[in-house]
Amino acid sequence: MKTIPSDSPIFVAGHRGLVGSAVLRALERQSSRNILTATREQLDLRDQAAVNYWFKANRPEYVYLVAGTVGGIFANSTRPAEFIYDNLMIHATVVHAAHLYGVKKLLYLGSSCIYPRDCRQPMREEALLSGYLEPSNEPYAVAKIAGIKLCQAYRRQYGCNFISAMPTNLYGPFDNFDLESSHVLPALIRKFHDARVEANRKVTIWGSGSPRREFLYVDDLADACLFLMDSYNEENHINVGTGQDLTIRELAESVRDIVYPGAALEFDTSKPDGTPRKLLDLSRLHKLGWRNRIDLNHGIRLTYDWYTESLRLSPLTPSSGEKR
Ligand code: GFB
Repeated sequence: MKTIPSDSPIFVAGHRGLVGSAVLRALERQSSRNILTATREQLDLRDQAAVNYWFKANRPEYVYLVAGTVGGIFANSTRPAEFIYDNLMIHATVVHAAHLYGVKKLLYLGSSCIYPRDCRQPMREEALLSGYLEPSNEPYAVAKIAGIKLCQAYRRQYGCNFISAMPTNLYGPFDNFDLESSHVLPALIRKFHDARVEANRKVTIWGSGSPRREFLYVDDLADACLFLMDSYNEENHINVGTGQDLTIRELAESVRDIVYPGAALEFDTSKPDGTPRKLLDLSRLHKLGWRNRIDLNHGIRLTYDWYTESLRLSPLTPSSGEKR
């Protein structure tokens, strides 16, 4: 089903990142003919005047707000100011400009870290603000919660059709593979790949290996975003995931089996584990009729293929940076 006309102007904010590039691919598959983008050099999304000017000049009718500063557990704990400031500003400027310039619909993308650290599993949408957040990513989570509240407030006061989706941990092409700032899945792909190239059998995994996480391939997420843009019009945010989780140890074993089957795992328990478990409740999304298609092993293979190809094309810059 597709209700948005193919020539409607659609702005993908953050089109160079993991999610934005997947949304672009999905829109192109859907034959959207009027996709608007702006690089960071062309438009600083943290600058309200610049964002207003851009909206006035380009008049998008639909907006995918998938831009932001993102990163893994280490980046979140060492650069909290950037994570809260950049994300708060980007959410506020884009939502406000979308209201000022009459955007018909906006989809805002949050994160599953908005839920309390010790949330009952699987995590239902209603659990938002029901307990304390995980300290290692609290500033980022607060900015992500503010994004949901912005969409709700502009809907209540001005009648804007702004919706929010909360994805689980994501991975795929154009992810950030930098070992200090990346999330766990690209970090593991890189670690096992480097170990294979260097014929080093030992690969170090951060933490105890016992935290549980749920991973969604980014093209599945993009498909869900287009589906929700077409069919979801509620004030409440909606979870997007696979409904399946595994331990970090199991994840590392899966990546090892694909990238470097001879490797041995070693756990560095001086590194933090973060949230013990993050599994989303998907009842709301499943009721609407959406389910993911790409299973984890297939998704890891696709991502590893993309990574090795990007290394071949550009050996010195395998990472796309860490802006979403
Ligand atoms: O993906 P990740 O950095 O983020 O880490 P979170 C997930 C788990 O993998 C943690 C472990 O228990 C890490 O200790 N891990 C093992 C590793 N080896 C590695 C490694 O080499 N690199 C990394 N990065 N982790 C993030 C939040 O939490 O999730 C963000 O910080 C955001 O705010 C994102 O919400 C989705 O899942 O713990």
